[in-house]
Amino acid sequence: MGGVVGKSESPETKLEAKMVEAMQHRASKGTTIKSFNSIILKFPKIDHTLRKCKAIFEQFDEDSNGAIDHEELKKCLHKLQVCFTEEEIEDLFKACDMNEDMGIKFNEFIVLLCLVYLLKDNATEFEAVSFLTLLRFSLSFLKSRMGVPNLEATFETLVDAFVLLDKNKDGYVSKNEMVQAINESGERSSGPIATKRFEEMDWDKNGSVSFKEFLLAFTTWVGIEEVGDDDEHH
Ligand SMILES: [Ca+2]
Ligand SMILES: [Ca+2]
Ligand SMILES: [Ca+2]
Repeated sequence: MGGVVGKSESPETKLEAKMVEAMQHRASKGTTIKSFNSIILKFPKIDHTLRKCKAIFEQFDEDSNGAIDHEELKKCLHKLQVCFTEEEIEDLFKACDMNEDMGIKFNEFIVLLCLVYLLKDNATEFEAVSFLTLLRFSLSFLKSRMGVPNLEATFETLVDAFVLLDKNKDGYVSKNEMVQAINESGERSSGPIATKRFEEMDWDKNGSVSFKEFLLAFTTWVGIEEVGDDDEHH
């Protein structure tokens, strides 16, 4: 029983700490992306691939109400023969249910998958964390079952994009870093653009952007909404 959701604004969850560490590790290898503009050019392709994750999402969302609740996440993981502890499921759920409405929407689900992707890269350092290994398993299982072939390449692009922005490699993007990135793109009026982009990303308005926040903003930028509209169906 969860009960109290609590106002835990602290990014000091175990999962968040691991994300930062994984991102720093990844950043040490550099990025293949040259500029923020080149990220924007990739939007259509990224959008296309991410939308294919819908089939995976629908597998999890058993009652088709557009959100994965705690029970559905648990059941699906169980079906995949992935045994998470209550605490592990709770961590994962909380990390991705960003608006705390007790359901993981499609855009939040994409964040979930990409976080798993990043963490798996760094898995050797977290061998003790069994659930990541299991998640990696379930991700590759889902991928082969649902056929989203460019998924890993797309996630890699997203990680690369974040690495590009996080100049000082502390695992977060600051407003200055965003200004710098837009400046480097040779954009006129880079200041206002950077500010706008930054505000779109800084979900909890604490002045820095985590990878999770970046991903969520990204789903909006490429046009993936929170689902709900039936006319999107086909
Ligand atoms: Ca549901
Ligand atoms: Ca930074
Ligand atoms: Ca933030």
